[in-house]
Amino acid sequence: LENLRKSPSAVELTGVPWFPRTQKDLERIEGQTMQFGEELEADHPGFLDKEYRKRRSLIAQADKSYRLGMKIPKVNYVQSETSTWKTIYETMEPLRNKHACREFLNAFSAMETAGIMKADHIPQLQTLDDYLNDRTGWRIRPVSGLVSPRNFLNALAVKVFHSTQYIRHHDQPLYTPEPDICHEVLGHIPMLCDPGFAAFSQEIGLASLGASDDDIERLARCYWFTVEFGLCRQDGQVKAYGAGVLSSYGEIEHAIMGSEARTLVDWDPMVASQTDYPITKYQPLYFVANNFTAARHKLVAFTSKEIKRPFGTVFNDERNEVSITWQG
Ligand code: NLE
Ligand code: FE2
Repeated sequence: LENLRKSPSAVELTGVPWFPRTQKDLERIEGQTMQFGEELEADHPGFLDKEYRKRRSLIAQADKSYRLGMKIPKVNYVQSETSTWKTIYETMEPLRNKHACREFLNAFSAMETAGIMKADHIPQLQTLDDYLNDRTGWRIRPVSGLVSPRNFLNALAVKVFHSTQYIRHHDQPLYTPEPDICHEVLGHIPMLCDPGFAAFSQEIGLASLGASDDDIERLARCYWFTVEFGLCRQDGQVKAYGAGVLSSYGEIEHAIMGSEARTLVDWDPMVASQTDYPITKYQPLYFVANNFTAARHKLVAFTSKEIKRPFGTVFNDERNEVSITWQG
C-alpha cells in the first residue's frame, strides 16, 4: 500500500490486478478485444454472409488503430446500414415514448433538438463523444469487438464507455445478441447523459478496480441486470432504462408487457450478482429499481460489504482521477 500512496497513477500492487486510475491509464488496454463465444457465432445472422463480414472487419480495423487523443475514426455508413438504423429508430419511436424512463426520453429529445439524433443518419461516435463529454464528463472509446469484463468495467470508473461502431445484420433488426452501433446510440449514450445514471454506472466501475476474478463476475452480473437490462418504476408504471431493452424493439415489449414470459423483482445487487442470464434470447428475469440514487445506494451497500479488497476507491472529480482510500 505504500506504493499506492506514492505513485500518482497506474499502480502495481502485489496480488492485486492492475487497474486504471485515469482515462490516460486506459492506453494500457488499448486494442485488446475478445473473440465472441462459439455458441453466438453459429447463431449470428451474419455468420455466413461474406459481404457483411467484410464490412465489419473493415470498421473493426479502423477502431483497432484508435489511440487515446485521436479523433474517433469516422465511418461512412452505406445505404443498407443507414436503412437498418432507420428501421430501428422509427419502429422504436412509439415504443420508447411509451416504455422508456423519463431520463432517457429527456436526453433523447435533447439530442434530437441538437440535431445529432435522427432517423436518416447514423451519428458519428466523435460527435456523440463531444456531446456526452459536455454533459457528464464521460468519454466514448471505439472498440472493434467485445472488451473483457474487467477492462470494460474498470473503464467505467474513469467515465469511459467502450462503444462498438459496426451495425447489426440487416436481416434481424429487432434483436441482436451483440452490441452494435444501434444498441450503443439508441440505448447507452442517452442514458449516460443523465448524471444520476452516469454516477450509478461509475459506481460499478469503481467497485471493479483491483477486484478478484470472482468479484468481477459478480459485478458483471450487476451491470447486466441494470445498465443493460434494468427496468424502473416511475409514476406507478414499469419503464425501461437498460440499453439492451431500449435498443431492441422485440425485447422492450416483452420486458414491459410480457407478463407471463418474464419475472420482475426488486433491484437487489446481492441476488443479481448470483443470477445467471441468457445472452442470445429475451431475458426471463428483470430487476426493477425505484430510481438511480436509491439503486446506487443499494449497490454501494453491497459492494462495500461483499467486494473484498484491501482498499477502497472513490472518484476525485476535481482531479478527474480515482483516489485510493483505506481503513486504519
Ligand atoms: N439485444 C440488444 C439489441 O438487439 O439491441 C443488444 C444487447 C447487447 C448486450
Ligand atoms: Fe451494452
